Amino acid sequence: TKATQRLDYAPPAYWIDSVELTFDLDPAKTRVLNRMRLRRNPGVAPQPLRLDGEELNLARVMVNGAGSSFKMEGDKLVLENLPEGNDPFELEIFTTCAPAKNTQLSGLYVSGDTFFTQCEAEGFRRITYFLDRPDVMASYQVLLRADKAQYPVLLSNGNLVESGELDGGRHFARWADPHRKPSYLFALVAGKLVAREQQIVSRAGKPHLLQVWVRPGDLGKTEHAMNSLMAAIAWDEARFGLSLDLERFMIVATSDFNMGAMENKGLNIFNTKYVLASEATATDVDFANIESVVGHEYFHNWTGNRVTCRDWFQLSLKEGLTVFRDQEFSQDMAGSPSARAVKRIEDVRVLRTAQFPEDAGPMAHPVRPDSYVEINNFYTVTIYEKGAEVVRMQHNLVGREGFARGMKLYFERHDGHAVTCDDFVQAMADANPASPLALHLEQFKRWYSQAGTPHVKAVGQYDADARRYTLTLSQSCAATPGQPEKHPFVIPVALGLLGTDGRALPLQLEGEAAAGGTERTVVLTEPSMTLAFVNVDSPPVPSLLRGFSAPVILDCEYGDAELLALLTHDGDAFNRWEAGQRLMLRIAINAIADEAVTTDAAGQIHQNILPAALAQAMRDVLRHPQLDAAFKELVLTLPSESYIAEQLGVVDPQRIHAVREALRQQLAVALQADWAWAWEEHHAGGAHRPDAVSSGRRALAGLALSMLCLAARQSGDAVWPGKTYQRFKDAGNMTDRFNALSALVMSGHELAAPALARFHAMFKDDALVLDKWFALQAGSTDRGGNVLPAVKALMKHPDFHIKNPNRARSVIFSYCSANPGAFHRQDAAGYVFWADRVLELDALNPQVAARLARALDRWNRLAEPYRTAAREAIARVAAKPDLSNDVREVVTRALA
Ligand code: HT7
Ligand code: ZN
Repeated sequence: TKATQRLDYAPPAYWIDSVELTFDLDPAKTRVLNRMRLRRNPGVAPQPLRLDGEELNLARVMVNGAGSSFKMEGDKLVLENLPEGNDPFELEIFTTCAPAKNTQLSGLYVSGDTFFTQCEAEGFRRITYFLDRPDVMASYQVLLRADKAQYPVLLSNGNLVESGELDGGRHFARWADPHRKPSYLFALVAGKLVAREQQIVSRAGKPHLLQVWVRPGDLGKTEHAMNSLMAAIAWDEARFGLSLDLERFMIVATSDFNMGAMENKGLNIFNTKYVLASEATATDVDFANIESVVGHEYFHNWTGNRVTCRDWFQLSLKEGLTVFRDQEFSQDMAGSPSARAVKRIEDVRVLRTAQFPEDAGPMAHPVRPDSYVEINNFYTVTIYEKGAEVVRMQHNLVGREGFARGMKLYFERHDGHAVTCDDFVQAMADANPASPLALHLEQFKRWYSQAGTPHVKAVGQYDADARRYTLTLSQSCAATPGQPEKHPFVIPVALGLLGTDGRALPLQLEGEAAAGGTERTVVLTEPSMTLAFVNVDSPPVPSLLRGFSAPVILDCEYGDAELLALLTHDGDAFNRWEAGQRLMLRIAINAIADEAVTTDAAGQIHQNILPAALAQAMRDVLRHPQLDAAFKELVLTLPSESYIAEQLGVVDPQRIHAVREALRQQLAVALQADWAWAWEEHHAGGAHRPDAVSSGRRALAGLALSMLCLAARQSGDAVWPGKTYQRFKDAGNMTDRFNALSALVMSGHELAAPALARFHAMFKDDALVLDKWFALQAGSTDRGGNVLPAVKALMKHPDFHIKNPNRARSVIFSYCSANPGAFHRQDAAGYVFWADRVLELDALNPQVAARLARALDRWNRLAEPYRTAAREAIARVAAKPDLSNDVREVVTRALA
């Protein structure tokens, strides 16, 4: 299949002004009548109309009321003899499709007994023939007809205009969307659903109806989603002056969904995972995710829907910006500076453990890609998370007020249009003409066009006689596929200097009359720059890239004492955490390389690899009287196996796993009394509230419990596992219950089995909780290769359904993508399992299969025997002749 190239963009030859869709909904055969009003685009040379379509049965085509000739070019419906001139004409197309057979979950499909749609990116063409591209924006009217008993609720975008009864037990509803939109924002839902409703009045004094639609039994779990929606609406008004532009805003939950949620105009469709929550069934992480995803989809109403993308290469225009907005929303909701820092650290952790590897692997692509085979493969952490970092850098370069001005100008210029990433940056720069962004605009745009993670090397030198400290910052970026050479980026580096006593030093650069503040942001635009700080009394410790001011890898040769100083004193919470991570990473990497550190037959390390000084530093953090629990939990969590792997040239996943497990075990034992203290201090019950402070306390108590179970594993002591089991049974909320269960499972304690059985019995009717049950087992610590057989057994469990993406992810992805110590086996059985599942899923749902296919992206860096075995497994998948484009693109790139 041919790749689509960004530079081949051409405006559409026709515009579609309005669409009238009539659906006769039937799972086996749904009839779709599509009446469009089109006109030629006068700016484009006359040519036939080529409409996109996929898996449709075409029954009739009429132009201006008369039957019309047509031909097919592959999947495309081609009309050659259309009226000449620029006058509008009517095109009527009648097709049928089979929603019940749609296992891809793209287009119109059935979940449970309910109809749903998913049209982004190119699903609308699976519903009717259309110009299925985001720059074609039309007005939609939708008539839904269906059996009333089976489908009592009929929803589509916009306002309900009319509804009523039809013959034969059927009924209808007519919806009209007051806003023009691209086809990817079309949606319909039909089924037995109930709604939590809320009337609100906006700041502008306008009334709005908010609804969260779910299956009847789930109504009690919708309060948090509704609260999150109301908070998101208020936040967008307060922070950006953006109001809800609809009388009615609906969220509908489905348990069969390829992604998290979808921002269809006025009718958001959500994975149940990001809607349903009660303290008994959802963890604090679930509550936080719901707030952020509800916010994200709501914020798309302006950034994505009112201003949309000209083409799919511009996807980050809406996704990067909207992730930035949801991150800011969650930070603002978290409240205290410390809670904001915790959210920032969590976001950066995602970027570094998922996006950095992507940027260094075969699927590396710029934030604005240049080509794709299957657009669904480009809903990536680069487009979303790196895209958000690129927006964040703009925010930091123009300031908070400047950013708000830029947003205002962006909407003044582009409201109602389909535009590009360049248009966004241009508006930001034009609204802030004196900013460093405007000054370096063309160079800044390289963040959109160049893939790869830049390295920034920092070298400091102190001259005691001159009381001068020079800091040299140099940037470089490795080649990525198709981009052998990189040009320098614009890199904002927020920095400060710490004195020997840990105090923040006033900063005075050579040539400045006086010191000004203790923190500033320097902008690195050249390959290298040197800063000279004067009036520095003693060798300082530089605190660089504060708050993670740019998505780069900072190479700075800190000594242990310097890192300990930063961990103890840095005024920037992000860098305080970062110093702790660097200390632990250093120990892990040294142990991995040290041949004297050996493993026994069960793959365990018995030598002590945790230095006493590091254990003490961690103890000091844990016992610190002022630090928040949530922050402590982050500092005391070791860098993940995949983050450790990223630091190494050649990756032996078993070695990394053994070293990390040994470090964890030793941290558990060395701090045993402190963990017990932390548990006693933080586990207290009381009413469950999902706010940042109480969830931070629960997180730290959970970590303490898991460490105490690990320590007990070594000592054979039964007290803490017993207490943990008790906690598991008595917990008043899912966070505490699941933390206790995880502590037992991850430490391999014999109480894990009865706890798992009990958990299943308690929650056998709650699909989202069962997903956790499956995921915990598939992601559990490998002991002598026990996880793969357990995963295979889980796939035979009566509750396992491979067609359901949440369930497939909870078992297959938790094993292949999130459990490297268990997946990378010397006998290659993990890879064989992976290849089988990719092929099995590809026949059902190519989007999900292609995501799984990415699990072996980084095969090329694996040590032997893993490398050869992984390559063979990928080659076996690639050899299948009838692979989907989705999987074909991933495995072809991997093998290139
Ligand atoms: N904009 C939405 C993307 C999405 C999607 C893309 C491809 C296939 C299925 C999908 N479901 C949702 C989600 C978002 O970023 O808000
Ligand atoms: Zn989005």
